[in-house]
Amino acid sequence: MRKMKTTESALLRELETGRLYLDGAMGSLMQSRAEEAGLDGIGTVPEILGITHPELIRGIHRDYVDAGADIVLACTFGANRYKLEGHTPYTQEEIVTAALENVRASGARYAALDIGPIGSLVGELGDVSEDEAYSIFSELAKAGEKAGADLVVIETMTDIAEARIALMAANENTSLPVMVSMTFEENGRTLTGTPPEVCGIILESLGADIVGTNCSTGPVQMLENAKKLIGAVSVPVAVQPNAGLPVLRDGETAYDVDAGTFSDVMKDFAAEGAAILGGCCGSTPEYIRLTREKTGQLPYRSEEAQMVFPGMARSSRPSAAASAYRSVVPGSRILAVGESINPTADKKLKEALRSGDTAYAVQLALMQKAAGADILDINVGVPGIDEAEMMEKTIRAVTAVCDLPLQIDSTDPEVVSRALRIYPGRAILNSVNGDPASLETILPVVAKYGAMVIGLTLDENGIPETADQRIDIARKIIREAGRAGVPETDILIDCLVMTASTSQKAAGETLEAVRRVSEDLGRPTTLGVSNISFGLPQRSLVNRTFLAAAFQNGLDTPIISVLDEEIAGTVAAFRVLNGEDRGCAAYTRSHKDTPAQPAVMAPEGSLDSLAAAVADGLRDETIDITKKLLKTEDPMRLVEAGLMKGLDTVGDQFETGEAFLPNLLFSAEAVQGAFDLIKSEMPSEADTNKGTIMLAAVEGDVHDIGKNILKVIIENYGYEVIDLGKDVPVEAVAQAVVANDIRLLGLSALMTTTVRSMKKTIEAVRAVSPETKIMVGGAVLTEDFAQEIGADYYGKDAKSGVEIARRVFGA
Ligand code: THG
Repeated sequence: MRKMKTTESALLRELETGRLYLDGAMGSLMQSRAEEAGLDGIGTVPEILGITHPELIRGIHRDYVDAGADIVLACTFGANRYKLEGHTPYTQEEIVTAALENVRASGARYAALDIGPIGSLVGELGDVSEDEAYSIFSELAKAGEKAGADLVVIETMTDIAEARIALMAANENTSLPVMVSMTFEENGRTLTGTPPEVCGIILESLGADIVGTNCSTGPVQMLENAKKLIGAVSVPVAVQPNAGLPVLRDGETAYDVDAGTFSDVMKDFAAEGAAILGGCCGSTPEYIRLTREKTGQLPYRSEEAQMVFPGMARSSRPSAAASAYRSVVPGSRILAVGESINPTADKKLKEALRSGDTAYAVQLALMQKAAGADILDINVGVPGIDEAEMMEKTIRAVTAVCDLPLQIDSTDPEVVSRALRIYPGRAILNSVNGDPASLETILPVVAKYGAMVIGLTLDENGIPETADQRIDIARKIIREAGRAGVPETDILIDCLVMTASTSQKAAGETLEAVRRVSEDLGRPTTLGVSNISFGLPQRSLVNRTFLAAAFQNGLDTPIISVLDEEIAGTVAAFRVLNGEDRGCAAYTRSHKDTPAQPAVMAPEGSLDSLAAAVADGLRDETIDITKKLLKTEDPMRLVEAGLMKGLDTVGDQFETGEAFLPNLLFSAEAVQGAFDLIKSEMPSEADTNKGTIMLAAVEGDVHDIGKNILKVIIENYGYEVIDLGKDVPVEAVAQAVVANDIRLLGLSALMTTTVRSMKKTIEAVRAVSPETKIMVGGAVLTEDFAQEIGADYYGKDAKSGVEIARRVFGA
């Protein structure tokens, strides 16, 4: 489907010259007005009210329009198949149609189809597959277009991978403009770890017409995140903060920032260049009215807005590549591209890829990261294998444990297309060249997914000898890319390294071409440096000598063997000479003590290597080491000094922002795998029931690894366990405790946000069963904290859980 151009969308055209206003919170107003109307509440699918009580919904929309909202979101936030199924007698189409009719009836200038998250983590770690998610979003988007929406608003997204899928679904199945709005935690990242500027890069390049941030925090806490988002994109940015943070007032949830304060802070967003202003949870028409009143006359999208990346123009999308966790800007500083995931000269990798095994590639990824790589080149081309399939598998395996941006090394359009579609970041594609056959097949794929791309200065006649001819091809690639919809700023140029042993003059031509691409074309340059030394002894010496010369001519992103310490040393040293390494800090540090060792380099088969494998989230590795260690180690020690230690490490990294939710989940999966193995080896005293213990991961917490481990261990010590599962509602725990006459309850919470519901659960249990002892555990808890929230015991690990059980039951 062809997408509506800016000139065809009145809304996008308006945004070129002036600010627009969105509405504010819907749910809380629906709740209060439903109560006023004598209804019982708004139910689990509040979207149904649009059909059963259209006047109620229209009334709220109308109040927002009267307050100055230009764009009103239809009540379709949760109207996806996953959430509707089995909960409503109405079809999705009926709900969406009614919702958009209600917006129209309110007189809103623009009606938006609202798409919220599916409601379960998407992908291999969640309950909904990526294909299913795509289909769920597609059918909702299609229904919205059919019902006459002017815009699709994908909002409150906490996972960039899910946001990408929703964006592709909306772009590929409708011709409507699409806005994607992300939710950031107070730590400045989404729930799954993506910072604002990285979200901006990924979403704009994938074709979002508007990006934004909404929910989670009040306006003050949102300001920094919004600034980073605004400074990283060229498209308009929407901001919709909550009315502060939720507080309890007279037993009801209220928000702590009033309309006056809210609208004052909204002036700052306007000054920073936000193009669309609105509100989220807790805001009311009054918030929007004051916001419009105070910002309506302020200059629009001021040019002074600070760009996140130095030297980047506001008018073009960022020249940045990104993983889901971090971004890099080719040309802004030297970026070392690790070449090692390439089977050409690596027999072991060739065999691993042939047998469909990704563990070795993952090991190479982690080793290269530890050795200082900034980007990883991924090449899995082995004759006779399904390269597309293997590329996808390798990307998934590597991104699961390594946060470096990837460079997809393949010239097969099918491989490239699949890789770019599933990569949850913004990749660099390696490569297109001047041959029409390459330009015609590769550029459309690059344009579709918005990747950065390397242009190789060769064509259908091969590699030209002179620098002049290579510059001509570079110009041609840039021109053709522009025609295909790939802006010049997304292109890197490779002037091609020939083997010095066969042509010594060639090195000079390559260096000259690098200098001219850099100076005359202003494009970042890359080179496969190791090519220079094929067939020569002491390759490393030739490589690093050439590398130093190439740097001097303007080489930006060398593709090198970072595992070669001397090559890595040349990079580090040149960064000093280049003035990039401020105060020579990195260089000095790298020569002070031994560099950080990746997990896979700890002594093989040791408890440390087990802990490291867990910390890195390597499931197969963890199971393998566990299998070996079980022959010699006490299982309990293996659990504590291996598995738990690894979980602690990644838990600490999570707290300091070095690791993210997916890392925790992968580590947890690794431990779970090992645990299934260990179970059979544990000392079993399970003949008599010493007592019954109830376990639950508290409401809001979907992470139950700690609880599951505790369960296995205490069962092995002869206690019976009633496992309530994860995300267990406060009242459900209290009821179950009473129904089963429980003496010891164990609660787990993994995240700071769920500690709050742990406190509530404790209060609820105390109210109905004061005799029950409560132990708590989880990554973010401490002894002090446990006391503060009223627990009887703090279990720092599974073993202490057993000790607590002994104390409570006296056995
Ligand atoms: N330009 C671009 N991409 C490229 C190349 C290029 N990709 C592939 C290649 N050339 C760059 N990558 C490699 C990868 C491995 C080797 C050389 C180039 C190689 N490795 C040796 C080995 O494994 O035995 C030596 C490694 C070492 O020194 O430790 O030869 O030109 N855009």
